[in-house]
Amino acid sequence: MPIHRRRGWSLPESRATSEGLFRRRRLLRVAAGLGTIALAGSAAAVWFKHDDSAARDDDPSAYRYPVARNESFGVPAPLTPLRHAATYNNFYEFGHDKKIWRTARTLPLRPWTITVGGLVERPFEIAVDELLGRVALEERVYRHRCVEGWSMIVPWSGFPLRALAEMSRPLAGAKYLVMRALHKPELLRGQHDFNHAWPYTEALAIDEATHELAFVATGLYGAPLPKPNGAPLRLVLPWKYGFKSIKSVVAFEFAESRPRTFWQTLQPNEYGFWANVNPAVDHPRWSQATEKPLGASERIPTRLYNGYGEWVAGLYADRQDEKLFF
Ligand SMILES: Nc1nc2c(c(=O)[nH]1)N[C@H]1C(S)=C(S)[C@@H](COP(=O)(O)O)O[C@H]1N2
Ligand SMILES: [Mo]
Repeated sequence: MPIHRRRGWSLPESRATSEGLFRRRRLLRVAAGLGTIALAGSAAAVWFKHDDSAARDDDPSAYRYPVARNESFGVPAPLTPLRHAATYNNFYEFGHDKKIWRTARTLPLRPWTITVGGLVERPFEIAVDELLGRVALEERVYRHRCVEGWSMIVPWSGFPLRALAEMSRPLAGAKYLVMRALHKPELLRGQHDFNHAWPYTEALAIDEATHELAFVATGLYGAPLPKPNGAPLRLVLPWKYGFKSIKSVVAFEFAESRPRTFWQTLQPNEYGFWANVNPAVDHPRWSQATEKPLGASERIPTRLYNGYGEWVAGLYADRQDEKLFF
């Protein structure tokens, strides 16, 4: 398999870990994987018609959708079909390849409790369904750009991340928001891989976290989030590379300092803390100038801040001494 010749957009994120690690894993997977790769495309189409994790009827929050669209941040086009968005994913809790939609069926949707704490006046714990009743849900169509060079445009439903800060009231010493995803190796198969620092952890500076664009998605295409996209709730940070948009979050913690994130632990020089999209700054091993929209045949140019500069560039004006891009 001429893996070194695959195009940038098809590179699994695992290649962006150390090459040696990747090769060892790949040797183990290659025998089992070769047969299923060819079938995956057609199987995805069949599954999409018949599997209820795509229909999402079993999700107790289904009655809340669809919700009204907020167009203040533009309505980019063309939309990426749901069948692509929900069958080509990065979700390492279920494995290293893009076709995790089948294994992601074991993601437990309820009970699902979220804790919001750390340096706040009012720490709290809340069941996801209660949280959904307390926030104002809206739809936003956002561009999503993965650091690997693929992208999509989809309508997410959810609420601004800053709502969690309003509910918990961060103290003056809180400089970052740290987020952790579900850790349940008995159900999330990928967590048997001890080369990774589970749970998946990400963090934002507090002004990024409370920025109007930072969004918690609880739905996709007018229905609850499909499991492969990080049900029951995940972040969407459209101006940053996709790895910052943590899925299946269980904990939000306001903190004084930056934690070591999942990707930084693995490869600090390839997954910078700020991770803002910039076509002019190459990844150490590939160009970031263009991207491949899922389902499209042509690559398109990538834009600074993924096209969201008019809203977010100001966040970085006083941070020019930091490595904002990589
Ligand atoms: N918990 C968790 N969140 C995650 C990831 C992951 O592996 N685990 N992958 C990230 C990466 S690299 C990307 S590009 C996006 C992909 O989101 P999507 O599959 O819904 O397109 O999720 C991000 N959030
Ligand atoms: Mo990504």
